[in-house]
Amino acid sequence: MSKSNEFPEDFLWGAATASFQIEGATTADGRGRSIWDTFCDTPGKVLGGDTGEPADDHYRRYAEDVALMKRLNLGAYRFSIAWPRIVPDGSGEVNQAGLAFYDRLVDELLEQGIQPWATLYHWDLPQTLEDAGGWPARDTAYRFRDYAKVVADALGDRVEHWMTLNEPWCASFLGYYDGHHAPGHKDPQAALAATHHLLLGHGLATEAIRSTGRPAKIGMAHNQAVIRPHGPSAEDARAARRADGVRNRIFIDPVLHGRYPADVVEDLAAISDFSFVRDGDLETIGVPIDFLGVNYYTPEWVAASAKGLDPDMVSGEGEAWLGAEPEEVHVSQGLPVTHMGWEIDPTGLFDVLQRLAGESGGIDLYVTENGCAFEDTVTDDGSVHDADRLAYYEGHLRAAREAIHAGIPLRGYFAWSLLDNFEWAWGYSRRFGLVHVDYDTQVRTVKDSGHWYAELAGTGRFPEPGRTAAGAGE
Ligand code: PNW
Repeated sequence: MSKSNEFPEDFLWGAATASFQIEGATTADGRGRSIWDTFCDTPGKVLGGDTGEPADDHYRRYAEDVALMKRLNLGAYRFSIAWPRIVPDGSGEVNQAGLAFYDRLVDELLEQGIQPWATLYHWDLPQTLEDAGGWPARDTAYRFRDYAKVVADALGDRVEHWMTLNEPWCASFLGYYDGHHAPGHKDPQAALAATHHLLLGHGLATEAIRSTGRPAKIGMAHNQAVIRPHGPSAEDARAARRADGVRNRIFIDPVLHGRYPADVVEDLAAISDFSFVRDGDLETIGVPIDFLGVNYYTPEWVAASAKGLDPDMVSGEGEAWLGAEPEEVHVSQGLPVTHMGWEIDPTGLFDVLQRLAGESGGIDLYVTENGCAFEDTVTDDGSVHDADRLAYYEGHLRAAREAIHAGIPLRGYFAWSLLDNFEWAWGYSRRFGLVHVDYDTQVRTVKDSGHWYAELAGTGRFPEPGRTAAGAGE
């Protein structure tokens, strides 16, 4: 194996999950309801009527799962904390029994030598706060700050790495505009106000964690989309600029530079006057952070119009996303796709890291999610074969290594996901795990991709091509 195959000695190897997707136990120990409980109970919202029960029953099986992480040679575990377990009504009384679960989890991780990386908000907003207006209401940002303070006080003696928000674009746009995520609204004004209040919440929570005075590294897990123009025309370039504005720059510019981009404000003028922005908000949102997390799955190609394109390759026609031209469309490039239908292109990972390295002025970058859904082959001897997933990981990790060699400050990588889990509107029908979960028995089985990842994480070198990785990491 050539020396160039090596990752830096201190490169952090991890895997990620989120509370609602794995914990189950949705009524245990005083947990309140979240918008995802309500969404799951609303007919037609989640495939197959799936709910947060039993998920991976991780709430009860966390010790077994930490042992699995150990077998996979993970140096870090990214998990999220369920706000409704900590503050069941969103504000007011703190539920000590809920906090105690994360206490046990963090202690178990540290005992096994695995760094805990905690996300404060991975989409499970307490239902009571949604009833009071949700993220479109400014008050939610302050309640988020209060909750962040409670968690930082309780866990900050052992947790050093924090992510305030996971993918705020999904929380605001999929939740309040496109409606495919909880709370399922279709209101463009609400989505923009939600965007601002999520970002304000990020800034306030960052200040709250720092106010504990304990050592903390704080960042955000952002799904900066890789948006490429479909063709060489000026119209497609313009469509790509607009799409990039509402997907990426409306989030990342305030966080990194303390301002909304002028062209985006102009593109959105017919929808919003941005009057939700108050004096001082942008200073709060732009508070310096310690690292930036990037969640990457697939690039996207946009065209200004479907005219002249193969109709089978075009989606989103006439949807007129916020700020987009009425005719703007997404265009498939005919690349191989995952079980989500997402096109596979590792060059997008390199591109997004390169762009963020340039825009963030050299702060540490982490891939906080990358992975894929495929249908696994479960054999009679109890092994789980997933060659497609293994190839996806290998392609993307080679792109990550290239980024490091190009001088991009990429310090670590978290696979999405440790376990098969509740894939939001797709329920349990889409499997992203390095570890297979049988939802009837809760039996966990490390997949071929998991064995492969364990070897890479353990050695810092790509396993030899063609070799079956089964057995590694035992
Ligand atoms: C991310 N989209 O979600 C989340 O952070 C994870 O919880 C999730 O399981 C993972 O990616 C895989 O989907 C997304 O529609 C959900 O563009 C939907 C979209 C993007 C990301």
